[in-house]
Amino acid sequence: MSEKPTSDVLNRRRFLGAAGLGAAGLAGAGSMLPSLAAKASEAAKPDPAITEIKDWNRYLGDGVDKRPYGVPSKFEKDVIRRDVSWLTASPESSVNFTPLHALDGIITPSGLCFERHHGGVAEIDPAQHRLMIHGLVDTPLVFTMDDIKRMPRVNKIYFLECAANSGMEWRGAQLNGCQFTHGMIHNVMYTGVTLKTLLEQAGVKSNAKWLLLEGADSAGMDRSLPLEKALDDVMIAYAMNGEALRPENGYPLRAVIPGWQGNLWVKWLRRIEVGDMPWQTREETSKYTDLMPDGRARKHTFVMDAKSVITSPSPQMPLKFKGRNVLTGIAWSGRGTVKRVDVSMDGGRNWCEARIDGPVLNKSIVRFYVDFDWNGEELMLQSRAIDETGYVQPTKAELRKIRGVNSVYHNNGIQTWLVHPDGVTENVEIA
Ligand SMILES: Nc1nc2c(c(=O)[nH]1)N[C@H]1C(S)=C(S)[C@@H](COP(=O)(O)O)O[C@H]1N2
Ligand SMILES: [Mo]
Repeated sequence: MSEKPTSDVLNRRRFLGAAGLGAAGLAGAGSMLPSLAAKASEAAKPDPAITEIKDWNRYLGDGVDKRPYGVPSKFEKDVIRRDVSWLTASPESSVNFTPLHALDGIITPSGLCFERHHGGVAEIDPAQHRLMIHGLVDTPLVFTMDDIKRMPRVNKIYFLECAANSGMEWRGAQLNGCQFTHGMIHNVMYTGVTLKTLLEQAGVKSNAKWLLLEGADSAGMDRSLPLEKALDDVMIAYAMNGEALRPENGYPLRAVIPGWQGNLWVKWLRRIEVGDMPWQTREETSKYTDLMPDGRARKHTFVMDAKSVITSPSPQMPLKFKGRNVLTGIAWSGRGTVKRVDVSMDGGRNWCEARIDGPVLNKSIVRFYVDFDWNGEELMLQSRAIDETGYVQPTKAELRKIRGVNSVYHNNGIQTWLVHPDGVTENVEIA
């Protein structure tokens, strides 16, 4: 903001009537536009939000006995996971999406983490749950939850992105909202043990190269994992954001495979088999492979490459005010930390460096901002992430040059939001 608001402007605006200008209006006072100024001078009667005493100010509120487990304010009732009914045949083998547009910071609240299940949510009694490790090991082992909780603990914040995130956008802009185009991602703090700790107890044989991870859900979902990754940074977690995993996210135990596609993060984990080659399960052959333009399919494309999205403005968060506005978004990379995020307001012609605020962690979401003035001109908003390896998030055209349009998975192309002069924002692609 260039100029400071005059006290005259501030005084008049403090008593604004029905103009509905909250903190955002005040923040924009420095670059106040004639249209807003006109409303201010019209406001003959004082603002009842200031002059009237409200019920919440007059009467006792609920006591501490009313909320044994807290939930958000009723005024936040629209900030929820949503699904797209036509995407899948049944809600048990389906996905819902994180409301990214309404969130801030880097941690996804547990109740808003997107869910992806192949056979619904397994409701597991932890006392009845076991994790077995067998195969190419010296001593096959079976752990109870209590056994696992007596081992040395680690805490880490990681993003989980489904490989199919943005998968509906390969052939062009389709879904109107970053919740739907990018909402198959969450970022939480996990508590658990390293897989290395468990494998050391079993004693891995020298010819071992791969592991099979299997879930206890009705889908019995299983995936092969290279031993090298398992010994590097894989965790077996029983808590997220400081409390037990939610049932939908794998209670009581899940695999955490940092930076790699969500499908490998086996939930309701019950079995780890040690072997010397991949098992070629359904999820790594008929699914989660990348069909190339020449008809061949890439297998074991584990890493989620650098990606970013502007979460506001976005189709579910249109621009409401002229003058000062906050643009915000998230960026992440499966190859390490995000080094920089650039933002363009003109469809990729000019770029400025966004301000990253909050923790910058390995294989975690980072939060970025651009504080900008808007005069009602059309905007074509884009963001691009650059990670610590120097990798730059590609445009969709660059991606398609290599990948074609047969793919479902690993679409990390740059997203464009078109902001119309009335603030309405939509998902578009630049030819
Ligand atoms: N046992 C089991 N694990 C599973 C799945 C499943 O259906 N069953 N879905 C996988 C997929 S495809 C993804 S993207 C992530 C989703 O994790 P979330 O539901 O915590 O977001 O879990 C993975 N682990
Ligand atoms: Mo997934």
